[in-house]
Amino acid sequence: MSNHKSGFIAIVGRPNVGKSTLLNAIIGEKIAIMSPKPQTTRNRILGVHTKENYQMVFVDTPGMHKGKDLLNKTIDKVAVASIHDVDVVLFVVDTIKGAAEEHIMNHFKYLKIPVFLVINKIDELKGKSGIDEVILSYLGSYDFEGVIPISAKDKTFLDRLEETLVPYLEEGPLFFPKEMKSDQSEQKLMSELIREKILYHTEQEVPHAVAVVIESLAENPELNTVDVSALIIVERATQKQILIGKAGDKIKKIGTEARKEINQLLNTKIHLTLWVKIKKDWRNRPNDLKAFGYGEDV
Ligand SMILES: Nc1nc2c(ncn2[C@@H]2O[C@H](COP(=O)(O)OP(=O)(O)OP(=O)(O)O)[C@@H](O)[C@H]2O)c(=O)[nH]1
Ligand SMILES: [Mg+2]
Repeated sequence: MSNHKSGFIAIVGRPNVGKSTLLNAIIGEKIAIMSPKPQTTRNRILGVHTKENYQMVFVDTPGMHKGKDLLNKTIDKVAVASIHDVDVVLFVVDTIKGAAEEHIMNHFKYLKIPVFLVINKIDELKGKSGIDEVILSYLGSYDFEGVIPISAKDKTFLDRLEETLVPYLEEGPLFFPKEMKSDQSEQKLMSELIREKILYHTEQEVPHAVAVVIESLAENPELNTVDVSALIIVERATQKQILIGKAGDKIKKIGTEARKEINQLLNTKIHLTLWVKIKKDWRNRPNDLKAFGYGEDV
């Protein structure tokens, strides 16, 4: 007789509220990149959390927003679609409620799935009264199943969040092998880590105009390394210049930081070569979006 439980839990919210930080904190591994820039996540990322009696499959999504270009419209669709095929939705907000939150709550209107309001970044608030103020600002906005204040960064109240979710799982088998943490391939994670370093080292429109694809991976038995060649795509020559930097200093820094983290995360010594290529207006070209790995789930 088995009473094993399992279920899918979507993590949605506006860009930058800490959805990917929450996912990583629950899984206990960095499977999704994080950054202070909005629109960091561009794909749906599954995080598998397996305990003795249950398996929770978390679905990290791109921040919901009104995109202007085809890339952003595509990734917004990914996020919106994700709330329909799950058992529970976590609506992650931070300490400031804005128009974006109102817009997102419109998507919950006809949803039959329970939605929890998860208030993240409570480490930025002064005690319980600060939390109460945020809760009050959502009063009457939507019939939430419950409110869960957390700090993903400090891992505060994550155990409480998990306990709250257990009753919403259905009796059922493992969806994924218990050792599995994520559906991201190593190759995808590598390209994402490179993009994360770019997000940290560039400003304004550059971070959003970048895509990264791994061009080749080859084991080098002599040096016991893996040679990785990655292509960074930008839209304009000026962006390429910025990315490369004076005498190549910026691209070098990005490469060094990405390599270090990939070495550590994948436990493989890699030798990384980065190439920058201009692809005009790629964010509005369906074929380019597909080639660079966006929107395949829509
Ligand atoms: N103070 C504080 N900062 C946090 C917390 N959680 C996340 N952050 C920060 O918020 C920023 C955004 O985090 P992400 O996890 O990338 O946010 P996201 O919601 O996944 O963003 P998108 O992928 O763009 O939708 C980062 O700088 C995080 O370090 C938290 O609990 N407290
Ligand atoms: Mg994210």
